[in-house]
Amino acid sequence: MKVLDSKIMQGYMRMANDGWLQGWHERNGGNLTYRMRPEEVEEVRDDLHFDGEWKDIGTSVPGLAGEFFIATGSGKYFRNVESQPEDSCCICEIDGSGEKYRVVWGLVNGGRPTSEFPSHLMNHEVKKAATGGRHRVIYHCHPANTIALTFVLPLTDEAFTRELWEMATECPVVFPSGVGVVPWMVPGGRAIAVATSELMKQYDVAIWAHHGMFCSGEDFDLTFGLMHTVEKSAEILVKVISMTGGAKRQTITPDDFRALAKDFRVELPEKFLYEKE
Ligand code: 2HA
Ligand code: ZN
Repeated sequence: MKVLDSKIMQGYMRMANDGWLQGWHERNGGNLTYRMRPEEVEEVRDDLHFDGEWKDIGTSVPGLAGEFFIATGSGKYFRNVESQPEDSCCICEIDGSGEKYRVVWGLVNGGRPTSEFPSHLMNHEVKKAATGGRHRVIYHCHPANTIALTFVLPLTDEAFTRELWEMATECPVVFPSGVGVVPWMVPGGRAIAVATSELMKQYDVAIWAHHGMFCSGEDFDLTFGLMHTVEKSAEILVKVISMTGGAKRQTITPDDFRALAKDFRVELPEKFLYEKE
């Protein structure tokens, strides 16, 4: 089968375009990677070429040896993924040591996978281990409301998780483990990859101060839905702060969250249910 005819590539392109339509991907902002199932690779194997040069990943991900990833290209635009997928995206194979990759499909006009490839792969490695292989999608974008909050809230997991949870009742059910926050760091390098993958051991969401957000999930629906839920909650908080300066007349209380956790059978870490002055 042709890569472009496969259900998984069509799902990938749809998610990329959905992110573009949300306004989360100005210019070449953001990146999306998917860890393919062995049967998805087999289905399109005849359309792959294995003559490309092995290149250094820039970090070591032995837990991903031999895996195949669909990835956006460095400098490529989400806006073009649906109309020019073979130029905008690629499939990459990881070698047996987890230190090198080669492009086996796509990027027909040259280029390399996303500048955040090391971050994505380190996060995939952590999430693959933490979820017994269930998580397959890592998604990074630049959603305006979440970024705006990184200029206003303290850059702590506790502050962001609690404020976002309070903005919509579904939030603690959608991201019960909370969100992690990475202080401002140079993008694309190993340091931000290490900091993010450290947070991803406990969270499915990491917010990069003054930059954007990283989400991990099992499939395209769950991962896009997670990003969408966090960003919508951030939008509500931006409106509340804009209207009131941050003073809430009423909100969801720690005991309300505990009651919700019981009925919806989720565990909410007590560190997020602190008493506020
Ligand atoms: O341009 O978003 O973080 C891709 C990015 C870098
Ligand atoms: Zn970015």
